[in-house]
Amino acid sequence: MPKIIAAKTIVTCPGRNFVTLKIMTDEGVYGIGDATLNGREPAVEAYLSEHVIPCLIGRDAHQIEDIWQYLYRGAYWRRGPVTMAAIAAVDMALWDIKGKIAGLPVYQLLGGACRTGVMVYGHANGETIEETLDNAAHYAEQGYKAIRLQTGVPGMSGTYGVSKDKMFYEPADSDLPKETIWSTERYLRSTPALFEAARLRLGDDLHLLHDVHHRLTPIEAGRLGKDLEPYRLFWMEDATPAENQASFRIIRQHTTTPLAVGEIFNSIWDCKQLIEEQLIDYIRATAVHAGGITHLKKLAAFADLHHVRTGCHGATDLSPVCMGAALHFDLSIPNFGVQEYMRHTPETDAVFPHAYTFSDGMLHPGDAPGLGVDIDEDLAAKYPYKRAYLPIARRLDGSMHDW
Ligand code: GCO
Ligand code: MG
Repeated sequence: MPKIIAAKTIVTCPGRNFVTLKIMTDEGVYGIGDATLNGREPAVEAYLSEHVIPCLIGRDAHQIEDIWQYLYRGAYWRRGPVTMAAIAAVDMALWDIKGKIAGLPVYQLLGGACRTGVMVYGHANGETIEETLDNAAHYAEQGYKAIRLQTGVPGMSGTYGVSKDKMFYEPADSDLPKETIWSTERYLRSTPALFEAARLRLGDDLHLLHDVHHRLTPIEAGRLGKDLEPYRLFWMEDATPAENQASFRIIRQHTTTPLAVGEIFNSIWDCKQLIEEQLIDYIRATAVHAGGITHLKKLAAFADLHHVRTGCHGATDLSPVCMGAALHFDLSIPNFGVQEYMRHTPETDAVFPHAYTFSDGMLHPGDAPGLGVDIDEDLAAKYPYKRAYLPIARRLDGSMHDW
């Protein structure tokens, strides 16, 4: 058995912060896992160093399921983003080790490929509809088959999802939370016009997506979904905060626009009702924030019984290690929907050399043994941690809104 003899965390900031766990075995094989939690990176780092790593030493690295159960059931305080990101990092690193020892890419260990590649969606955005659509046309030229559209709301600066740099958008960009303003009325008025113009300019073949980022009440979301129906969206994402899962019943009653939710979910318990009652169409949970490949497999199998497909979160605040893990998972499950692909900067890609490749609108994890992603520790050490926060949103009267 490959015995775990050491493990450590590596925190690096090649443009944004990433936390990586590295697990070493007595056979000389190591594995890596992503533990990045945007804006809370040192909390996961401490959870791993203080509470998880000491419990791993001496264990059989092949016992992935048992180690998952040990870390989840064995801790009295379950779930939550910090705990589940730490468990996820261990899980990914152990799949990486198993693949390297077997000489197989992880997707082969998960049952083999169900498709030739993983359809991804890119982010097109701009201050105006025209700018957004110019940017979308640029994605279409690069072969993308699915594109998320976000545009500035007239009269509001700093709209969610609208960035200055078109390819490398980083939402966590200030030392303390930056304040943005929000008006539901203006947003509801301006958004349908974006999709009307998009269908006229881009045609019917592209999949179009939109992220509401938890900004609406259920009935407002029902109304937006209805207004967007003529433009046949692939999905409307995070229409309302999902702590109260039953609130999605209201959205469902009013619209046939497909619904996606779950990039901030940590476990199957965050979406049990959403899935069981078929209140959503796509579940956005991904490896790093939902307990790793092991837990995501169960979640996807449960979702498959209820006609819910996957659409893993893939923003820049998930490291290339998580992207690698997500791609092996996406390739191997029957109910895959789409994978988000927000490109990392060249600095980040240099710190995390990887085997996954993009072509014709699809990503492929590659056939390197394990996850096919590594970390250059010397280069990582050149980019020390820098505190960075996501913004917050206030309504026009100054009260807090959901980010
Ligand atoms: C998405 C997300 C991101 C998040 C970011 C916050 O759909 O890609 O909403 O842009 O805001 O991951 O941590
Ligand atoms: Mg989102």
